[in-house]
Amino acid sequence: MALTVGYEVEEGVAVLSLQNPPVNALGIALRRDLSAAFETALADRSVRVIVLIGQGKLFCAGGDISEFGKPFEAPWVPELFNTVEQSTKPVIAAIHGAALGGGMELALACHYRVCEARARIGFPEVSLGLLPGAGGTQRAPRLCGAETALELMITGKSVAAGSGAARVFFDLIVKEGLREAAMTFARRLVEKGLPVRRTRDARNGVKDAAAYQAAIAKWRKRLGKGGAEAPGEILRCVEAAALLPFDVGMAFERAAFDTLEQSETSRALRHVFFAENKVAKIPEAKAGHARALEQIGVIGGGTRGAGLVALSLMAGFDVVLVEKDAPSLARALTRLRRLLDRAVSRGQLSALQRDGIEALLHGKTDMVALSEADLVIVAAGCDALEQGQIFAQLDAVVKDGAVLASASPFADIGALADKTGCAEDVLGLHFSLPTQMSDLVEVAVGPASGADAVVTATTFARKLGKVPVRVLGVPGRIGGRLMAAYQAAADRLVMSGALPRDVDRAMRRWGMALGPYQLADVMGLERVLARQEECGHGRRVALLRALIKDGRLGRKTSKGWYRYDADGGQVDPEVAAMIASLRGQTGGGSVPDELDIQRLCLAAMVNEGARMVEECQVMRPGDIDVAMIRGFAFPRWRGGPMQAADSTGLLSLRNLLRTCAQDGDAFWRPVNLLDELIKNGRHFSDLNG
Ligand code: T1G
Repeated sequence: MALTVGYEVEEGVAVLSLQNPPVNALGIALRRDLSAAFETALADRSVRVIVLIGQGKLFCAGGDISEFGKPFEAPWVPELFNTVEQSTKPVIAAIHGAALGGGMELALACHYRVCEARARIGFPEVSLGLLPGAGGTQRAPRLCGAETALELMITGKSVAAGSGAARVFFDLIVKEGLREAAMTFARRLVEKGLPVRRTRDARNGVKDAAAYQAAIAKWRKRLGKGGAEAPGEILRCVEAAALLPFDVGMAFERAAFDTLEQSETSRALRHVFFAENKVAKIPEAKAGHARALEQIGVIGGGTRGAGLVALSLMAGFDVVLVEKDAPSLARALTRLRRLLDRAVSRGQLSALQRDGIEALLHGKTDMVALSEADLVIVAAGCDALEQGQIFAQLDAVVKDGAVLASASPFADIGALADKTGCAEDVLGLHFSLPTQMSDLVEVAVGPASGADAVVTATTFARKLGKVPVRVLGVPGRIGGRLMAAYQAAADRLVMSGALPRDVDRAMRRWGMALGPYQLADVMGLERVLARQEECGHGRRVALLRALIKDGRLGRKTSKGWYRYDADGGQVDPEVAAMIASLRGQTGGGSVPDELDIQRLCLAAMVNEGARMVEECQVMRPGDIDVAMIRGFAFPRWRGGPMQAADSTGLLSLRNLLRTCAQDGDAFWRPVNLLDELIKNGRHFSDLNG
């Protein structure tokens, strides 16, 4: 097997280059090779200085995340980095591209650091539910103080090495010519008599004890009580760095790291890291080529359409917005202007940029204006028949190779494609709402959708800063179907004795941003009813229909599942009475407790997700997790519904479903895939490839 660390000696300088593509992750092979290369350099009498440099696009992306959750193989990073630091020959880190997590900790264990100004440095471990576990919490504060260390480690954000607070880590910052600069720096060290300078002995960052403690206090207050575990552990380790001798601080950090590494939260967040990388691996990516994308056409300037136009303009596209008539176009342009003004007020756009991009917009009332569009998105909120007519008209005006997309989550892509002569260029692009805030775009692939069209659509979504997730063009897509199942579970719990506020509270305490009934009131009850019906829950919405019949449409009518006044949502006794009367007719059950509520809501989503996996409507269960996290506010630290099912236990969820299915409602029957996985002792994560 090829070595993962290159070794060459030039005029007394040993250059150790990290060669573990694609990101020089500190996997076992690299750790062993680095340890061996160090031994060689230390034993080689001709070597006076050691330079560590990364090969490829960056210096080092840190620990190999795929190794976590398994027994660590020696040498483990903290020990390896201690070897580096204890070197009797000066060690220089030469950083380009990025030094993240363990990669930055490796640099901190070196005696000197030279870097490219634009290199990104940071400690993203917190986004994996971890902390910098290779000396970062002990070495970094010694150089940069508590404030900078905590800012970097608790936010997990990377910064440019040449920027503000990060400069303190570096002895030399260069625009280019990193390797030469590092070699020159090494030669100067030889001239200066080779001083080693161990970060463990640095005091700069900790000498102002008052400032240090003030930063600790500030962040402790900011973190408050409860919340994720990792930030609190980071704070305690950085605090320890000023109070404990280095090696004791390292042991403190190690214990905290090991606890976090074994946590369900970190397991879930590591799963999401890989799932978000894998979601881009679609069959079309190999075969397809993205077509040119300059002009985007949007039909319909309602909430979704106007949102799409704003996003496309902000991404620099030329946009043609087509509405059915002049008054509708005027309303759409007003809606759009409001969105752009909001973007300016949020600092996403300057006023100058807003004025500039409005020049890229062409508002029209005739589809002929779309003859030069590269991609046309039909966002008019009409039914399947009208959408079909629009696609047939579009087919007559657009140029060859234009991609035609329906923004409706319920559109049958195959049926729409049949209305055109270019089925291979027809697909769905569902932007979950609110388009400005949500990251998700469901790319719905029809039976004839071609690879070029799919790759062009995913490229467009990424250019808007979104995360595209591929799904077969089935009504509801991923989000619609799982949220409909979630609502069906909530309604079942309410019919069996819980109140909407109980379900909402239980699901918020489980991690959902909003409970299903609060969310329904935000969405509008008619839209929820439409989704439930489109996703096959028409016979499970008696309560919802009763509320709508009573004029309760949600927040927009100041009453829905809750009543809304100046103080926000209040429990409404009239709703409780409506529920009681409906229960009376159907007969309630034992009042479900918080755990029952949480488990049934999860079981319903997971069973629907498993159905989609079983029917190959998605590539892998992880795609469902990414879609629900990025588009439907599913808690990231739970890893998504399919990952949460693995950690909750498939057997208990399946048995709960079986109990529900005893009432004869097939929706609750566990899908075969669940039985298969349980029978073979497997998990959804085993299907993520
Ligand atoms: N471990 C394992 N695989 C990794 C990896 C890592 N650290 N980083 C990237 N990959 C894989 C990734 O899955 C993908 O695989 C390929 O490399 C290219 O990545 C002890 C505990 C560096 C900014 O959190 O943020 O250090 O899909 O597509 O867009 O304290 O990758 O090709 O099969 O993302 O150019 C902390 C995570 C680890 C950094 C490059 N480090 N990586 O982005 O490429 S914990 C991180 C990134 C740690 C120590 C602790 C990004 C990147 P595949 P990519 P990119």
